[in-house]
Amino acid sequence: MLLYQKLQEAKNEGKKKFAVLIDPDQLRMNNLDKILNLAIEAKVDYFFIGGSLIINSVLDDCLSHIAKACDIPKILFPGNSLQLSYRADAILFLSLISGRNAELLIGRHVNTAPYIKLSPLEVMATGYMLVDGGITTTVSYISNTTPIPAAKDDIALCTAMAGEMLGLKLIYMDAGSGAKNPISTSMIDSVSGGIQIPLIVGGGIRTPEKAKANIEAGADVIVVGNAIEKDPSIIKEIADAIHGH
Ligand code: 1GP
Repeated sequence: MLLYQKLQEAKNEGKKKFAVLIDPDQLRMNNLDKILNLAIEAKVDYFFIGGSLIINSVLDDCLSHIAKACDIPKILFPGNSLQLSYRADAILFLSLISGRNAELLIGRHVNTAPYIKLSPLEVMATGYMLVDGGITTTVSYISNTTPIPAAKDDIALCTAMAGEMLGLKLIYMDAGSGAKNPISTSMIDSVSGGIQIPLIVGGGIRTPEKAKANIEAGADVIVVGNAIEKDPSIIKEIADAIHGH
């Protein structure tokens, strides 16, 4: 069964998922084995693999390394169109619907479509929504887009609804990696109430309490990167908060 179908089934059954974000640049690779072991133990559901500045050889190595260690699905979360690898299981085919940069709405997709079409990767059409997290994150700088203001729940809701009506299969609301302020539960609640497709939430989530609050507000998948790189031991607590819901 496709990963997407499984995720939809989980959503229907009220089961929540935990994705650990791995940014495979050199510095962060140091922690990889430790993170892998803890993730396996904690029954993490997905690895999201991506970053704004990574290079391909490192990406391939990282994916092979994970594949040797476990069968947790590896989903590409590409920071740019060069970050593609057949060694992953699926790809979040991202359209940056919170922004008005045509290249990131449809342009890069045209360039990568032939490659992805031929690849064995499962393609997950994802409406990616950047929300202001209190600092300029790499993604807002690199994408040259303005994030949705943190208090504008209605803009987030309408953006997600439009994405769903356009046929996108997932909505990913992101305050950006290392965000000072993660997305509010009130915005998550508004958006999750207005769409049927699974909702992924990430950016600046550092505690099991915040992960749990997001789940209770309607998030289906919680993504954590930075906090785990800083202290991999929190994986278990966050996984328990999400799965124990
Ligand atoms: C970023 O949503 C992810 O795109 C995760 O963010 O690294 O802040 O956990 P953090």
